[in-house]
Parts: sequence; structure tokens; C-alpha cells
Amino acid sequence: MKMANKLAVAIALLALLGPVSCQGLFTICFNGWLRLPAISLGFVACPRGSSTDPSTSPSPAPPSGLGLSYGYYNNSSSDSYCPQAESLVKEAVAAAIAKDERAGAWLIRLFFHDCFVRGCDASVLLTTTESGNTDTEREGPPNKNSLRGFEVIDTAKAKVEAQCEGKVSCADILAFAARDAAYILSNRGINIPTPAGRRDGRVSLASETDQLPGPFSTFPQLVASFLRKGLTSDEMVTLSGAHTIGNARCAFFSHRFSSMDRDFAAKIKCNTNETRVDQDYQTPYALDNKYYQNVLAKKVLFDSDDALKTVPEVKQNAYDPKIWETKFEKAMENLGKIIDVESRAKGETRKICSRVNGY
Ligand code: HEM
Ligand SMILES: *[C@@H]1O[C@H](CO)[C@@H](O)[C@H](O)[C@H]1NC(C)=O
Ligand SMILES: *[C@@H]1O[C@H](CO)[C@@H](O)[C@H](O)[C@H]1NC(C)=O
Ligand SMILES: CC(=O)N[C@H]1CO[C@H](CO)[C@@H](O)[C@@H]1O
Repeated sequence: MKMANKLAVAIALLALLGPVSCQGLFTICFNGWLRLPAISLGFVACPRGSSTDPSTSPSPAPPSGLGLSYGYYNNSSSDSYCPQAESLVKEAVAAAIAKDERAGAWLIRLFFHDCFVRGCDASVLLTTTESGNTDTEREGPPNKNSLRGFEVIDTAKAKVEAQCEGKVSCADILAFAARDAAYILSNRGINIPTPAGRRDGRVSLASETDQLPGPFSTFPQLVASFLRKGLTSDEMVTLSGAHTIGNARCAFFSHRFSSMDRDFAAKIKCNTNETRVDQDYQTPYALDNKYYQNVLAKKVLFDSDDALKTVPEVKQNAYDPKIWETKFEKAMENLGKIIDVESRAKGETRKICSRVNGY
């Protein structure tokens, strides 16, 4: 592509992602989210040892699950006793999906984006105006104008508060909601074991969303971003199967139609960079193993999806739905065990999920 065109694409993406990416460009590495002429502009190629340099990524211990236990709200001798908690969330999620099928995908992605930044502490739910933070995670390039499903969590939280005031954290409600959404969308094939006991954090920073992998990430970058959270390369491949549901904006893939299956690409209608396209063209609301078949058939949207095509597990997942479902349950459970020690220590049980207490 000519330099001028690259710049045009870059500028269009910056406009799409919002001002945070510009403001943070010199200090923050959003390169999986920006398709830029990196070297020539001098700010996207991250320096060695920076958070997106895969060659220096550590392989830390698996997620700790610190403070979590199964049936946490069923323990009648604990202060957090609220035996209705999980069923109330389940009802709210079922109602939301019955009303709008897209809600399942929203909740599963919301949970991923929560756990990847400061652990599963509901930091992704805080708004800037209700938390005293400068710019919360919701304003970060991966989340802004993209994350949805906040109202579903608010509804579930209100129902739970009405029964057990101040007992159930927003972070746990989000984890239960993702579990319930996965169960419904998989036609009861996927039931994620979900220990609870998470606390809600008081800090949320847009800049930290650069820890989330982006659609332009390379395979080593994808692996590194998951390793940094204690998740393995295979878990990265397994969790990417969530791209069998939901949709994505054209800005993230309209540069690569020529790398896709010809018929698949021909059917995609991108009127603007904001147009949303289903990720799985066949069963966009079914949480199944079609994603892996799509990867092999070059019928996926992102560079980051296409980057998985040579991984042996992709073939296995494509052929055997049961193997993938079991691995997905385990990997999602692990994702939910990412706990940031500092965030937890300073945490609380929020009254309202978008707001820190006392604000
Ligand atoms: C492996 C690296 C990943 C990358 C690079 C990535 C990137 C993206 C991008 C760019 C979108 C479209 C956002 C938009 O256009 O507004 C998206 C959508 C989505 N992602 Fe991922 N994602 C990754 C992993 C995951 C994981 C681990 C999950 C969940 C377990 C997940 C679940 C989803 C879902 C459900 C959607 C659709 C959301 C909706 O319909 O609103 N993704 N992802
Ligand atoms: C909690 O207890 C209720 C009522 O005994 C039961 O139906 C439910 O399955 C339990 N939930 C968990 C997560 O243990
Ligand atoms: C129940 O809660 C009590 C009080 O917090 C705690 O000591 C006990 O270990 C808990 N039991 C289980 C099974 O988690
Ligand atoms: C589909 C669409 O409108 N794509 C546009 C995205 O932005 C770039 C840069 O302005 C345009 O060249 C594309 O046509």
C-alpha cells in the first residue's frame, strides 16, 4: 500500500478509536489495535522489553483464583450469604438474550475485557464520571464504542441487591453472566465452573487497555498477551473460539478482503468503517466450534484470527466439538481466576456497578 493510503487508514482508525489512542501514542502501545505505518511514524513499533514485545514475555504462574471458591454465596456462615444470587443473574441473562440475541456475545466479551485488565474486578464497568478516574477502561481504544451489555449487568445487580444488599460483587455478577450466556448460546453444551468471591476494584484506567490483544496482532503478540496473564498459548487458541459469536466493525478487517475466501469476502457488506458484520457467517449466535472450521477455510475477519491457521489445535477443535467445549470451559474458568492482588486488597462490593462506593 502506498504511504498516503496507509496514513489515510491510520487516520481513519484513530478517528474511529477516539482520542485516547492519539494522546497515549507515545507512552502506550496500542499496536494490535492500530494499523499504522509503524516505523515511518516512529511510534507504534514498541521498544524491546515493552509490554507488547513477545520476545521478552515472561511465562508466569497460572491465574491464582485468589479468594475464590465454588458456591461462595451459598455458605450460610459467611457474611456473603446470598443463595439466590446465581439464579437471579441467570434469570436476568436469559431475559436479556430472549429480548436481544446479541446480548450473549456482549456479556462474554465484557468478561474477557474485565479479567484481562487488573484482573476480574469489574473495573471495565466503571464510568469516568462516577469513579474519579481520569479516563476509565471504557474509554480505551479496545472498548470505546464497542463494549456493550452494561445494562444487563445493571439489571442483574439491581435484582441481586434487592434480595441481598451489599453482598454480591459486580465482578462475580459479570462472571456468572458470562457463564450463563455461554450455557444458553451453546445450547447447554458449555457449563463453565465459576467460583466466586471476587471484589470490585476502585481503579480503572483507559491506558491499561493496551494489555488487550488487538485485531492486527501477530501470533507472537497474541501468545505474549495471554502469557502475561498466566494463560497458555493453547488457552489463547481455545478462547479465540468465542469469535464464533457476535460481530465486528469493518475498520478492523476491510484491508484484508483479498486474504479471505473469495465467496466469503464477496458477501461482506461494509458500507462504512463502522458497519458491523457477523463473525460466524453461518450461526452467529451459536457458541460452537465453527470458528475453527472458519479459520481453516479463511472465512474469518481479523488478521489475529487468520494468524491461528497453522496451529495444530485448530484442526482438532474444528473436527471435535466436544474437545473444544471441554477446553473452553476450563480456559474460561482460568480466565475468571485472574485476580490482581493490589486491586483486590483495595477492593469493595460496589452498590452500583458503574460507580465506586461513596462517589
Ligand atoms: C485472541 C485475541 C482477541 C482479539 C485480537 C480480539 C479482537 C476483537 C475485536 C477487534 C472485536 C470486534 C470489536 C468491534 O468491532 O467493536 C471482537 C469481538 C468479539 N470478541 Fe474478541 N478478540 C480476542 C479474543 C477474544 C476472547 C478471548 C473472547 C472471549 C472469550 C472474545 C470475544 C469476543 C466477542 C463475543 C466479540 C463480539 C462482540 C459483540 O458482538 O459485541 N474475543 N474481538
Ligand atoms: C446453592 O444452593 C442452592 C439451594 O440449595 C442450590 O440450588 C444451588 O445449586 C447452589 N449453588 C451453588 C453454586 O452451589
Ligand atoms: C463459609 O464461611 C465461613 C466464614 O467466612 C468460612 O470460615 C468457611 O470456610 C466457609 N465454608 C466454605 C465451605 O467455604
Ligand atoms: C468501508 C469504508 O468506508 N472503508 C473506509 C475506511 O477508511 C478508509 C480511510 O479513510 C477508507 O479508505 C475506506 O474506504
